[in-house]
Amino acid sequence: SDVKIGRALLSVSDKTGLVELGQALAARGVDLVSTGGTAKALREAGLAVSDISDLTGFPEMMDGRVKTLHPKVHGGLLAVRDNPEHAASMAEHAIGAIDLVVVNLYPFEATVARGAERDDVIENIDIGGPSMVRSAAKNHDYVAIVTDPADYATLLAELEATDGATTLAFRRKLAAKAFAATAAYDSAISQWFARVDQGQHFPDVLAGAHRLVTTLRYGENPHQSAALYVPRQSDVVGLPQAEQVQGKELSYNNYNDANAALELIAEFATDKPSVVIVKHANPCGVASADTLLDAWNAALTCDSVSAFGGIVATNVPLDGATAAAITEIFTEVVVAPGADEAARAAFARKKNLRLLIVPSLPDAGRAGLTTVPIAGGLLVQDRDNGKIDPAELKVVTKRAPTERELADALFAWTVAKHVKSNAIVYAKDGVTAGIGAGQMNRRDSSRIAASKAREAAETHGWSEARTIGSAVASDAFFPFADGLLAAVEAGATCVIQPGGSIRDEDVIKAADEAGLAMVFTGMRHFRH
Ligand code: 93A
Repeated sequence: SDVKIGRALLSVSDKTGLVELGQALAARGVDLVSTGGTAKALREAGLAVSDISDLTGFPEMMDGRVKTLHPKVHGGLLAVRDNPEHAASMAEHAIGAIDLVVVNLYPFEATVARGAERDDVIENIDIGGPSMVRSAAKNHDYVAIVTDPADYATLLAELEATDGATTLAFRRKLAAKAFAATAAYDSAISQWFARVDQGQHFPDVLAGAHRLVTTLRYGENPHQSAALYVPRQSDVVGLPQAEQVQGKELSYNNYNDANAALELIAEFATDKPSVVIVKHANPCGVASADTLLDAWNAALTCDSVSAFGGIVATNVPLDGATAAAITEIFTEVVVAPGADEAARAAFARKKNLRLLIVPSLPDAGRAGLTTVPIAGGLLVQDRDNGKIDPAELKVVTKRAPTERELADALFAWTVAKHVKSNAIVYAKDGVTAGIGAGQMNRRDSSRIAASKAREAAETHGWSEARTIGSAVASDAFFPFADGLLAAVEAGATCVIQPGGSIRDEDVIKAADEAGLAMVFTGMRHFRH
């Protein structure tokens, strides 16, 4: 069952190690036959090689699409040599046996990966190569098939050990590897078709300026198809550039929620460990503290009910203690600019949890565009990168905020920017105490935030809600005093809001009567 190598067919796209292999084979007296580019490379190294077109009697034609697809090739590969009929056919048609095939395929996946145009991708679907690989692998009783340059050395060792022949055991091993290679190759092609077919649902504006990264299982709902694109030209880093250390594939909603968490956490200076917990693209707990573990514990107190199944983002690398604490509640995604060994080990115990490590936090102040499709059009605007300068805040009440109130007001303001309007955020000691999101009037947001704070106090057995003595932020002005009075009722002592209502005087009067300190930012953060 040892087969002496008399003739070898070499046809490789990846020409790594080709010349050395050709030299070693030639030194053993093996006849070399090659396709155009491979033959050229061998000849340039001074080796004698015959052209495949001389063997087939046909030129390589149709841009190389038809080079080796010929009975002289496949007969030489597939013939059962001790079958008299096969032998007779070989003799009749002057088909010579091929004992060794060295093939690697057109770089399909690399072509897709570099964002090539469709025609280019299609041209890189290798047909003749896989055909030879499969023919040779099927007939491994006689033929050795090498598909990986990493195996050249093993092949030469085999020839050295077996006096220029290959053993059946060796050929079987190579055949198995060869079929695995063609299976993977075809699977990459079929996946690409699935992706581009889905990708076609997306508007040209995306297809032109953006590159498809991956299709997603579905969109916000199972009946919606979805995909992730990245701009062709951008140096902004975010989730698409993150390394997924573990966990299930990210869903559309995971991306959307994790991005909300990432965009908010990016607002916090990294000298203060901070944690954001997001649910349905709204924060439900945010805290800054001396340690990341403290920040996590504090953030979780805000609304531990909503935090279940949430998305967590941190502004500093994760440590083991924080990771272990996070895994105590069901968490969908954790995003961080790093995770040490202990943190990774802690997360590894929760197989489904998706851990994403971003190379860095995005710059919250960066310029960019946001788009909203409308029926018959597309709304485009600058992304909201507005940031207030604390020195520019206008104190409008008789009482000015204390240092502590001001710090909490700015913290609440930062969070409110990332909460769906109407947004009301209470904060105390660097922790959100209550968040009211997405209501159609401001008073309701104010009340919801306060009632969540009372609920938290009950859950944790605190004597009072953390809105007592808190600062409260409103993403837009209070059109009436009622929203502000709801905050007074909840125990807030300081208010931060844009100002600018025609009833500002009423609102300021109500604030003064309640002894509040209030500052105007002059900037609004609607997020509808
Ligand atoms: O275009 S093909 O599908 N048609 C063929 O008949 C064929 N024969 C070999 N591609 C074909 N090949 C591939 O060409 C091989 O799989 C290999 O990747 C490449 C080597 O071409 P060259 O020797 O000209 O660089």
